[in-house]
Amino acid sequence: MEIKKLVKLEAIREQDTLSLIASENYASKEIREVVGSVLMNKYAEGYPNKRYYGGNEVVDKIEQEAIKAAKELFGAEHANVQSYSGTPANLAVYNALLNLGDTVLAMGLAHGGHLSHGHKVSFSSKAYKFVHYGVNSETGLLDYAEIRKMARIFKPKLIVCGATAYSRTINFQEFSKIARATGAYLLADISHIAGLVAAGEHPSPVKYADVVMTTTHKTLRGPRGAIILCKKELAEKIDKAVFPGIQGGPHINTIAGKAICLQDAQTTSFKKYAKQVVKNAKTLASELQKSGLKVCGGGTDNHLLLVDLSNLSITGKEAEATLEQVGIIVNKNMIPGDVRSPLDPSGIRLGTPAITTRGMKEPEIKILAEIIAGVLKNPQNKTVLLEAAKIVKKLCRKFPVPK
Ligand code: DSN
Repeated sequence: MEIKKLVKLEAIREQDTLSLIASENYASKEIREVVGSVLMNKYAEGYPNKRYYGGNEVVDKIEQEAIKAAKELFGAEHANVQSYSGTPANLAVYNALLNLGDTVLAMGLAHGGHLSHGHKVSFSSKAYKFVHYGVNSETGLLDYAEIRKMARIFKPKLIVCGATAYSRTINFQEFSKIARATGAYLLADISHIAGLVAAGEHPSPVKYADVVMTTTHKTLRGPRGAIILCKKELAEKIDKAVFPGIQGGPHINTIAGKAICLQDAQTTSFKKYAKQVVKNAKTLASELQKSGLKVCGGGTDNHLLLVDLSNLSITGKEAEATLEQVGIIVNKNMIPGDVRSPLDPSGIRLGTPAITTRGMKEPEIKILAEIIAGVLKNPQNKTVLLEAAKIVKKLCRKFPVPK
């Protein structure tokens, strides 16, 4: 089929379904336009005013705008805006701070970490010796005393904090104390919560961590990509580790999209949006709990929640497929201590960034929670599924995706 037709079909799919995937969002038309612009034609290896090819008078200004906006938004001393995405950004940070074989302490994937935090299938685990902490099995929360103990035993050169599936506030100050006490660098991977950090809805790690990285397409609502923030003294190391360390020519088109998203995130309307993302997630968690569903960690402080399905007769994979049948898109997810496999785990992860961009607030979230609980409890009941699909359709029409 023609690619253009497939793009149209994807636009229809996005309009006709509700994305509760915690890492997805809708980039604005302005961002999509610059990412698809002539800027993709230009090679610009190097950094502004220090490039390897000619013809950079325009793209230098674009990269400088993105750097300025990143520093302003997060109050950082230095920003590198060239990372292609989250995993390359993490690899670049490791490349800057570590020697091959060094020890790193990070959150395990099954407890909410990320593949690039040293999972066995990731290159990061081949290059460095990762040791993993998790959440406390009773509370589902980060256990800072346990992390400190592990740091003392394993003496990592780097501690990574930040997660893809942790719904509670991360205490960056505590992580920093542990890192300082054990002589480790601290990297905060705020890919999921960056939009909330930018808007003051989650404490910022910038003054506590040596390096902070984030993707730009999740709660930040920008183009797919990443940025790295650090203290001035690490600036040269980080820049060299990104280019020429692990990347070639920067994607200037994406950097232009990042600049717009980082500028947009400084506006009052973005701050209102981020506040609503959290309110919506809290409402979703409490409504699901009222319906008897188990929410890991007891609730949420951010944009996401993990539902533990082990008390229902449905697995994560089945839940993902059944919800998709009614137009609700989620992802199956391991829950802490999961006895099932990542391909069919015991949980699902739900997030509110995308539906909040569509304009949904607490009343709609309550409707959505009722549908989700109904579907998860009655996955075989055709009447329940048909009714749920009808309501989702109405919500999709009433809250269109941004043009
Ligand atoms: N795939 C992203 C997420 O869903 O959290 C992380 O890379």
